[in-house]
Amino acid sequence: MKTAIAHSNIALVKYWGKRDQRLNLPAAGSLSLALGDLTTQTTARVIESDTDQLELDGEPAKPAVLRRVSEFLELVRQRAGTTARLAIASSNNFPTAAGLASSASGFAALALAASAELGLKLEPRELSELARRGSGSAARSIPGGWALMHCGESEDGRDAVAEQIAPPTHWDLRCVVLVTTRGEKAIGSTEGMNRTMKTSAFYQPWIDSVANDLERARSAVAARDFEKLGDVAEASCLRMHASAIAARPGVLYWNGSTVELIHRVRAARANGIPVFFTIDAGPHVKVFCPPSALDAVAALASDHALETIVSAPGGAARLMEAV
Ligand code: 2P0
Repeated sequence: MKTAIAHSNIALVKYWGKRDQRLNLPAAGSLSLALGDLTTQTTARVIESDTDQLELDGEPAKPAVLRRVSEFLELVRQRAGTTARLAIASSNNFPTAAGLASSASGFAALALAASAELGLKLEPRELSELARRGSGSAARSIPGGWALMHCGESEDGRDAVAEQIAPPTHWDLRCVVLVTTRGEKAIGSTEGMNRTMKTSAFYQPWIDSVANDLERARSAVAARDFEKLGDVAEASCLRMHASAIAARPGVLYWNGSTVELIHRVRAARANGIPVFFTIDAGPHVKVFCPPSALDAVAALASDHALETIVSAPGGAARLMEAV
């Protein structure tokens, strides 16, 4: 039996679009920070069975989720040259019901636990490549810290992997997740990005803008330039959402509180508080700030966030020692 833990991550230069569906290759690169306080722990155990088993937070998984995980495990089996089935038990220390991204930490922890249980010893970049097949954002949770996901050029996807460009200790920032609603989102991110690719006139301009954002974000992280990072992160987020909103029918993840919180973050910044926002394929707002601004973020969120989750930067996915 092998147990792995991986952290969720939030992209500051977003991933939204694929150049290959089967290998799940991104159409552009992305850049993220792992969230040390949002963690998935996953155990993989070989079982005598014709089918894989999956438990999520102590409950048997729905058939569609089991199918997606089993397809992923098939890739691991192929690499390991085995037909062994696995029992997977995975739990998140953050509320999945709130619609927070769990596929990033989930597939990163699964890639590590399952490959180890089947006897594979993969290098970090091979693990990142494997995790990407489960979910594009999961590739970034393998290296953790400040991670750069490469778009890659090769057709087989071997260079579409993430690398750590700075460790979690590089910059003492916080990410505050402002949860604006309960329940699952209406449009999954895979479907949302595919519809954007197929029908949005703003898709190509969005993709064309990413390389420049990546370069700026990378240098802002290296220099710990908060203002520059905030500028590029908000621009990347709004451009990604603009491309989605322009799809037919429009993919709109925001609710009223999302919009209100954008205005409040901007107003706080105009008043000298170091904050910027980003928003993923859902209605929650993620605010980045130094620890000294946490009280101000809590105050601006008070009547529009059902819950706030504060996280410090996190590290790489790792195997836990057997006890
Ligand atoms: C990101 N998102 O960069 C972007 C921003 C959501 C918005 O990565 O189809 O669940 O499984 O590769 O990784 C969500 O997309 O998509 C995502 P698939 P994934 O974090």
